[in-house]
Amino acid sequence: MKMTFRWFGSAQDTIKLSQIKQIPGMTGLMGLLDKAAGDIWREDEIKAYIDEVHAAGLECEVIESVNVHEDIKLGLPTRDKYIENYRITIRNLAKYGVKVIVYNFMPVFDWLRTDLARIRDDDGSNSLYFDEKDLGTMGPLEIVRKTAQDSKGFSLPGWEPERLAQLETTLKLYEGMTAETLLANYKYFLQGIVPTCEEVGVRMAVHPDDPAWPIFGLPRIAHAEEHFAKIISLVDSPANSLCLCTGSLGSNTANDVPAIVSRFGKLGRVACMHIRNVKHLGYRKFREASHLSSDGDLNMYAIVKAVHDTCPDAYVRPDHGRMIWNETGRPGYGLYDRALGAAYLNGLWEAIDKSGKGE
Ligand SMILES: [Mn+2]
Repeated sequence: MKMTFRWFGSAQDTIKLSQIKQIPGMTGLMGLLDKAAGDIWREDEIKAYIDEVHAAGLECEVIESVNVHEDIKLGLPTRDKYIENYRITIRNLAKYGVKVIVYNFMPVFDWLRTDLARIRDDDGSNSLYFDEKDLGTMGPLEIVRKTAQDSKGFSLPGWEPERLAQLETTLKLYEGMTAETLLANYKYFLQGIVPTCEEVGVRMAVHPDDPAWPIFGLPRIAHAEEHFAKIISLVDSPANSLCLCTGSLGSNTANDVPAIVSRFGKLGRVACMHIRNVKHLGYRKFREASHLSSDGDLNMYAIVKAVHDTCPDAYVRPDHGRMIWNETGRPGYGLYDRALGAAYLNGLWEAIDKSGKGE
């Protein structure tokens, strides 16, 4: 297990690399640049980001959010140009030591929550929260409109109100698309990029749908065990791997998260892990908890043991944390609770590792 941390870059993130470096056991980042889907990540941008990370004594072997252009997911004729751009980005990242790229293949929306800072009555902390009831009969366009009126309300990342017209067009293009068509488009994408990955030693790691069920009638193909079996068979290569996000998967009580990790870990297809806990509050209603097992509904011991026993070389990061100790910042991505999460996960790892060796 290589413990890492998500960092948005010095221009975007209030957290300093020097602070991340002080978290015990932190080896490096799952880094990212602020780039639009479909754009080439230029060498000079990558070099500047990674040089800064290295100067702080941290590694940067994983890059996240190399977003797939919507035309690829839609299977439009323009997809070939965007697949070529993606190949160039893979090559550019590999030149600077990147070994894993985290991405997703979710139509239109990345993650969705109905409250970004739900306050807990018993301790005053706040965290991301979802209640399907709060969506009511609203569709995505109404949610974006609502966001414009009340910035503390719903959030659809990447879909700012000024892009409303574009969102409307994109949603129309998805009308009637089946999961099978989306999978076929996914296969075309993988067939286009996996040979490049193999050539330069990069593994693709797909992130699950979050929350782990279909939303707004859009096809979603990455939120259950059988979905991942399908995905890894689209192109049978270790370069076609998974980033198992326990909080995303765990939002759906039908998912046995440790069993999913074990199954794909044994197959050598878990390149990295996002580890966090969720507390279920009802049907399709949950809040993000601290990492501690007893604070939520996931068995974190069993999850870390599955990583330890089946994919010990996976890169891991504590995923979203709560906001505690009056910290303010990007929802889910404060310093304190994620640092506590990393320490806890490292503790679980040490206990599992040493007890397995009879120490
Ligand atoms: Mn995640």
